Amino acid sequence: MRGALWSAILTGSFVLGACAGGEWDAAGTDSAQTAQEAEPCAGACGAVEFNACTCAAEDPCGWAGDGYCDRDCSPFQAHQEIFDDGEDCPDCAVTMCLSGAIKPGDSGNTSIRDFCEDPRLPGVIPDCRSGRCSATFANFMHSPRKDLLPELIDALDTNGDGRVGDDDLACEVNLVGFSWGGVNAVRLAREFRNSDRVSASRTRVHRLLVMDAYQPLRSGLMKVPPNVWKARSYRHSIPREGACSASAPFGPYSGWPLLCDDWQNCRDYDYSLAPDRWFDSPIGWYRGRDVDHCAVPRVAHEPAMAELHDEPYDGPLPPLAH
Ligand SMILES: [Ca+2]
Ligand SMILES: [Ca+2]
Repeated sequence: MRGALWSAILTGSFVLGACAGGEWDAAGTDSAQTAQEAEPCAGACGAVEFNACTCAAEDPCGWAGDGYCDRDCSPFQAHQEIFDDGEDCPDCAVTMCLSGAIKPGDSGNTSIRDFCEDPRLPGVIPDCRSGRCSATFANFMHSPRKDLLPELIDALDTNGDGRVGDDDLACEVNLVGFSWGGVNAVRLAREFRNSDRVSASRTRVHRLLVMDAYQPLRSGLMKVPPNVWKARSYRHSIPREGACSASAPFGPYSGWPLLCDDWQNCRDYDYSLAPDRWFDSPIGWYRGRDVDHCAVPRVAHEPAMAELHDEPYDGPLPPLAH
């Protein structure tokens, strides 16, 4: 529908305005008004390109209320007013949390559970497979495709036909994972994209948040699939002496880097790169050098929560790894 609309605009005599230098000029310029090819935002509307002009509060492209959620305008909200797309964007979200390996009571696993039990987390899918429900999914040695994907699909299949398609309520999808679960969260995002039970129009993972993602038996390469709209990794790369995972099998653990293409909305934060900086957590402050595997979900608690709500975080953040 959007393509047809823009075809009409671009081939017709509409002059909706012009955009120069990234700023919307509602009145347009003389040259823009007279140019045959006058296009809103210099053609960026027709190209469905999200930038400061196309996302401006004046809605130069007419994208508000057009049946498509223009979530990709959200990053510009930190710098300017953007148009209100509330009519198109779903108010529904599901969040699936994957814990680390082995013991639910381990320090790191209790920290990721604290994060996932935070009432600010939208639509947490409970893991009730064992008869008792938890905010985090046990996934150690589980198959993302066979064991986790059906649970995610079930949560999104609001009309109960066994598939995720356009007849279901449009819900945003958030995946959160710590340690073993961080690696599995990335794998689950890929399985979601490839599943024949998910329509191509519904394969987007809106936010993928991983905390010190690590599995000793895999390659260390963690490529973010292209259906992920926003990916964030919080990790440490230099194990400290006496680290919580020092005596664990194949320990100590440190987080794998997140591998993304340049066009992806992706950040990989490494606390080890700021050894003397102090970071806040729900249980107190950590220096970068003291952040170990189990502490990552604590220092990442508030930054990750801000990312889940597409809000800026004004506290200290570690440097980006690359
Ligand atoms: Ca829209
Ligand atoms: Ca369905």
